[in-house]
Amino acid sequence: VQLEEELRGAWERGELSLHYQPIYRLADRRLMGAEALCRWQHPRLGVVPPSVFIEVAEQSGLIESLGRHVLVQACQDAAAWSQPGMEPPFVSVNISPRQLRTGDLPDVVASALAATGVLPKQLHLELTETAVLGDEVQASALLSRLRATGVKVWLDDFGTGFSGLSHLRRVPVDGVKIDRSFVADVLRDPDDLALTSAIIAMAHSLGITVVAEGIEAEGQYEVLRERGCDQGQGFWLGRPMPASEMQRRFRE
Ligand code: G
Ligand code: G
Ligand code: MN
Ligand code: NA
Repeated sequence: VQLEEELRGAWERGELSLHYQPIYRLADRRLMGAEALCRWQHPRLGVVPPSVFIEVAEQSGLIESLGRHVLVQACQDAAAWSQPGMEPPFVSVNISPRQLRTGDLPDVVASALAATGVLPKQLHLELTETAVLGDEVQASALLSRLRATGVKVWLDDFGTGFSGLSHLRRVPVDGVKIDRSFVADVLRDPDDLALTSAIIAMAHSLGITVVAEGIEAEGQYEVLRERGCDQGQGFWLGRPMPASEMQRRFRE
């Protein structure tokens, strides 16, 4: 309850901000977009990790207003990344299960797009596998509604749920993000390499894009590129950084 009270109004007080982690195309290491990651700098407690406060926001319902602020801010930042004559970069925003369940997500997304003028295809929504697992039929309808507005839907932490590959045929998504636990062992563990390759092949046969997360070494980058993985992110490619730094990277 304590942390919940501290979190209430934290966005308005300027304690919360978005960092961005760059996402590259593996074939030519072109910067394609970035994932928005929320940071909380509390005046007394210091940095509170998102693994802690997102959970608090979920439990308390504060995630609904926090999620709205995050969407608008991310779209605003992404609008500034575009440059004439270039494919506009995308921004990828994490959506927690509760935001998905409240039902007005398509409206929240539409108003963030309208308020910032960012193109719908520049916005990617990252949903966890477990969030869409509960009620496949209802989730599919919602994802279809979202995708009809032109935004892209991604499955985050892919491979950690039990639904796995068969799920992909029934849930309409544009992309999957291979969980970093697989990427971590892709050079050491033949099973993880086989599974990763299978995810890539299956996704591609369904016309779905694949992003690898948690690329921490050049060897991992190379093996994923060889296997045809489309995009990647990770400490080796770039750590999460403040918006101003991200903006500079898009300029270069
Ligand atoms: O940034 P970091 O790797 O510490 O993020 C930890 C977790 O917090 C990740 O699972 C990430 O998806 C989640 N997270 C970060 N920012 C947001 C956000 O704005 N909204 C939601 N729902 N989750 C977020
Ligand atoms: O669950 P989600 O994929 O949204 O989590 C994003 C989190 O992953 C962020 O907290 C980010 O800091 C972290 N992250 C990003 N790249 C790497 C990496 O290369 N290694 C590790 N261990 N974590 C990473
Ligand atoms: Mn994510
Ligand atoms: Na993830």
